[in-house]
Amino acid sequence: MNLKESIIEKIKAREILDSRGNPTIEVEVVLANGSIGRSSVPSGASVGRHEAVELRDGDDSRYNGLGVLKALENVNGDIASCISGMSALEQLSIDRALIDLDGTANKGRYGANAILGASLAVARAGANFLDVPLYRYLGGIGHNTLPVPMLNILNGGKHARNSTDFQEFMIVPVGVTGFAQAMRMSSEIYHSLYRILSDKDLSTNVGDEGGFAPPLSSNKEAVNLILQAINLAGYQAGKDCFIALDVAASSFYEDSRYVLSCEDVVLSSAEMINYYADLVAEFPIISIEDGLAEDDWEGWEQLMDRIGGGVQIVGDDLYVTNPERLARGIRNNVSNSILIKLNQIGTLSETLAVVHKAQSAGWTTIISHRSGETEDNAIADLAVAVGASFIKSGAPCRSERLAKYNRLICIEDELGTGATYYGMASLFNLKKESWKH
Ligand code: 2PG
Ligand code: MG
Repeated sequence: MNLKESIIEKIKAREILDSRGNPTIEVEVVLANGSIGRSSVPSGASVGRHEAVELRDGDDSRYNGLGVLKALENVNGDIASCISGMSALEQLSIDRALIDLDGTANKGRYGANAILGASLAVARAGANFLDVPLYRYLGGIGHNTLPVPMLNILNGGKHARNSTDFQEFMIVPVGVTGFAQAMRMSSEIYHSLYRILSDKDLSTNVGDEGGFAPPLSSNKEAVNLILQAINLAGYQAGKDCFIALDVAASSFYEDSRYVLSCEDVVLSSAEMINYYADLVAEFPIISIEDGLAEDDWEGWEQLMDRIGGGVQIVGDDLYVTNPERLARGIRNNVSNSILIKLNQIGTLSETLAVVHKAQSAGWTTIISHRSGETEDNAIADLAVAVGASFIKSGAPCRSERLAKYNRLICIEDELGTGATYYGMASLFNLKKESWKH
């Protein structure tokens, strides 16, 4: 193998459509030996205020202003000139060159969508050049553990109108010994939920992430329905399977208050914390993401203090996969887990650095999809490569969600006897005595 052949010869972007039918960018990188790397970029609906910039055209005559032709031109023009001639195996130097080329703190000049598309396509091309799977290329021989999936089977908030205030109600199948078994349990619970909703004459239409989105009058009602579904499928909640929430509280934070419209209550930060303390005392909930708003740092500290010993407190909009915000979180002990989204920060190298920083602090990491997705399954490989405890990719329904889970089933199969499943060990930083069984 001639390493000189790993030089980037061509880079080209195109505008494709995501799972919501909105435009997004796909990037293709071709190396001197003909190896190709292709990557497409997802897009959020509950976008954190501090995320890197997703460049949209704003031209109302196309796709309601959501076109990505500018980002595409940036890839085909300046980004291509910047990294052509570099080796695809030098991921760090390439990402550094892209960050310097952009020159802004939030990738506002070229767009995080343009930059991430290029960064990930380069990684894919590098793996293909060496003829190794992406998880091996990124993680080496030491990483053979499959993450626990967190499956959003009931959608609310910004992902499904007229449903719950909380955005995501997830099942966490920890009590099995393999990833494929975890998917079987999840699919069976998902279909039990379908039956329960049908029997109650509730809607079985699905939201953006493939979970059901019935009109419910409270968040507790959603949790109760899921408990019934776990039971109906023949599993035990609090043992085989736990519940996790992504509240996405920034989306209903108004004038320093949390406005729960479904329940018709308005709560202060302290009252919201009481609400969670009651919820986790009553239900087998082991993880709460974005329980408070993205800049309510004091509230987060109190929430962590109150229930963080036994519950995974996850920052998504709070950290936006950003090293400075993560450093503040670690310093002030405001959570014990971080959600990781590549497009919140905009390059693969920066994402890897944030994962390592969180892991060094003893936190769990959750590699996550976006609500607007594509068939790209790179996050599955990333989760194995970094030894993440969890992956969050929506319900076991809709192919853009299953592309990631099915890829993990394939990796588990490929690893054979070398594979392990994180299972209960994924919750290594929680005290189990306080759990509700
Ligand atoms: C989240 C994500 C993914 P969005 O809040 O965690 O589930 O949603 O992509 O809309 O930000
Ligand atoms: Mg979230």
